[in-house]
Amino acid sequence: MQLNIKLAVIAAAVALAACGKKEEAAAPAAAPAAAPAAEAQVVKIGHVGPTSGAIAHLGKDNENGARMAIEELNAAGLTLGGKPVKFELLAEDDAADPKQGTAAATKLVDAKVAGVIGHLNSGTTIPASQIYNDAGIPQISPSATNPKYTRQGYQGAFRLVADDVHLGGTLGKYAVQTLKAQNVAVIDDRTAYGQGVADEFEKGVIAAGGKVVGREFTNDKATDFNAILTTLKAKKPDVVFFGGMDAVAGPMLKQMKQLGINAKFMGGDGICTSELPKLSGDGMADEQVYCAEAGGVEGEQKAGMDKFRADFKAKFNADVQVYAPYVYDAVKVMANAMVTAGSADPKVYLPALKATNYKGVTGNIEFDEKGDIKNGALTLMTYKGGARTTIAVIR
Ligand code: ABU
Repeated sequence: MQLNIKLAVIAAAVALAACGKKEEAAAPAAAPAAAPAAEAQVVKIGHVGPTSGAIAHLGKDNENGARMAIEELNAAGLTLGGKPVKFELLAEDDAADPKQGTAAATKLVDAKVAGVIGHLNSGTTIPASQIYNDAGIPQISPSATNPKYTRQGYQGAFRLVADDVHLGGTLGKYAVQTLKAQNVAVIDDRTAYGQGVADEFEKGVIAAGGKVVGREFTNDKATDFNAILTTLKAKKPDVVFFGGMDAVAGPMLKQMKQLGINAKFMGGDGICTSELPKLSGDGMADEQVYCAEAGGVEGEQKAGMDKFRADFKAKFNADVQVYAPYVYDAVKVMANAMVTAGSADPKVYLPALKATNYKGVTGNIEFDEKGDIKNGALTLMTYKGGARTTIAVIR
């Protein structure tokens, strides 16, 4: 039963109970003593993202999405198997580092969480998924896009966004067909996400008839790109694609301008953040950057997303970076499966999680047999006036 339907049933039951009490109050006999309130069972849900390091702003964005969902669930007065439930968030920092990611996963398993939302990066999500799988704990990543995550045969691994095949391939075709790029240069940060999305971008460019004139790489902590940008400048690219995150993309874009490279700058969801204009310098990103979020809503569903963004800003005094709404939905989807199953025992609620059919702020959520979102969307974006601006939602 979907959470909002369940809440309606609970509300109806409460209303009925209230009506009954009114009639009892009118009767002359003394009212029976109220039964003591049942003690709430505590269900721990883990969240992991990089809340320290260069992309801490993205980790905090994700964690805030989880906090918002947990607060709403606890305010709703839900029950599991007839007993009141209180959800508790156990938030861990993996600093976007694979070793810290597996340490955080082990800590959450030891703490006996009922499920995990995260991690943010593919490079941490994939190694951590083995630990959750071995422990029988379901995991929903709201943002890891490397396809491998859901292709390991793990029954409890779910992803709420489109993967890099969809993301990189679509951006590659967009570069050639819409931006009319003929010569494309590609840089990646050698992470599971950055290298993977860059490879898929290359395939998309070539399939659409474009030419990859140069491929260079850096790492996810680099700040100086003069050598690789100078090499690529000589190849006269129309587009430079970067597979990596915004903390590297910002300074890279600034140095591209300083070197007089006026090519369009493209990237996947890792650069498609509210922070990018600040990281690259005021005005640098405007209408030169093209990127895509690995999800999106349109039509009547947009109002729900707009409301989420406004509520998030009011609560945290910060704009959504990219994936806070997906984290929020991931927590609700996991709790919904527990409520439907009447249990937070992973063995009991996993079938309900697999059978999810949930209307979230990020759209309609159902999973395919691998655990990937069905009918995943992409939102193509550019920047205007220093803010993310949607070009189109595509499937
Ligand atoms: N999808 C971009 C950021 C997360 C990742 O590493 O996949």
